[in-house]
Amino acid sequence: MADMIRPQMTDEVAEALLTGRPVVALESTIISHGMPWPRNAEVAMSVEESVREEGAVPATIAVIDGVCCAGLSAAQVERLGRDARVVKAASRDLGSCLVKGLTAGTTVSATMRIAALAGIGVFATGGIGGVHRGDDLDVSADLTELAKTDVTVVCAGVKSILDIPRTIEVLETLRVPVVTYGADEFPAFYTPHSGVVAGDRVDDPAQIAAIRAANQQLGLGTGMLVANPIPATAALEAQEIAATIDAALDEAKQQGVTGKDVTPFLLGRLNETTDGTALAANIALVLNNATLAARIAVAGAKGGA
Ligand code: PSU
Ligand code: MN
Repeated sequence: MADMIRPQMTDEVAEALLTGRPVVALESTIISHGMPWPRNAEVAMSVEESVREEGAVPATIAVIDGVCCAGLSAAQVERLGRDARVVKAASRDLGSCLVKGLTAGTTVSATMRIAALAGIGVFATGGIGGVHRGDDLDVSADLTELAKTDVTVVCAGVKSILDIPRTIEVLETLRVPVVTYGADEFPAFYTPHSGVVAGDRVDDPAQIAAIRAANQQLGLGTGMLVANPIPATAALEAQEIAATIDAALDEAKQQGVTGKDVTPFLLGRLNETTDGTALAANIALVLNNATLAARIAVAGAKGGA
């Protein structure tokens, strides 16, 4: 069992961690349940490239045949992207995946857990889960993991498939530091604007690394959320995407989609109904987040944090 739990690393990741070089964790539910094949696998490889261009080492995280992995081969990425038997694992699902020998795309919560076990402190994704709209108490475990695990997560805010103000309130309650990068407003994934001014504006990746180090010394014990707005050139028109999201939410309700299937269902419908524009925006913001995460990791490695 101990061997299953110690993340298996590629030589590149293991060596970087051993020598104190910057490493950026990447999640894999975005590959298995967030984007269609074959774009998902292509994007996963481009995201790794964006991290390398900044001088950091990418570690894509997943569970492969019951083993936690930090750093994947191209063949493993392909399997996550095209094999329909791949499950979606949040942190609470990991134990069962290990025991049953399953292969899983890891959500933000599960990726944070494995990153922490591997000793990786910075993580890039597209959007995190949060508080869903409506009153059914669907709140992503991403928020509870952020409250417990010291990994800095770079995202493009949260999609308005979620209730953005409530998500921000829960993060505050859970005392998770929220930094908005280069903006006052918390971003809404496809657009830089959510209408919510929240978070602590920081304009310099090195300062984000320094804040992380300060929080560690304070013994805060939480992760940190960095909200990085989508580049203006890639942003979607707010009203148009809002209508598409409302339609997808209606469909989910009509079809009785519940539990862990809700987010993948909504992401799939958005990608299908927007003729590729939502997918293109999603790809642009993930690459942008990978670059920022790598800059934070590089600054952190220099500062010894
Ligand atoms: N939001 C996105 N893209 C994603 C996800 C969320 O815009 O790929 C994925 C992430 O892996 C996130 C997970 O951690 O969905 C949250 O799932 P849930 O809402 O079931 O907690
Ligand atoms: Mn949920």
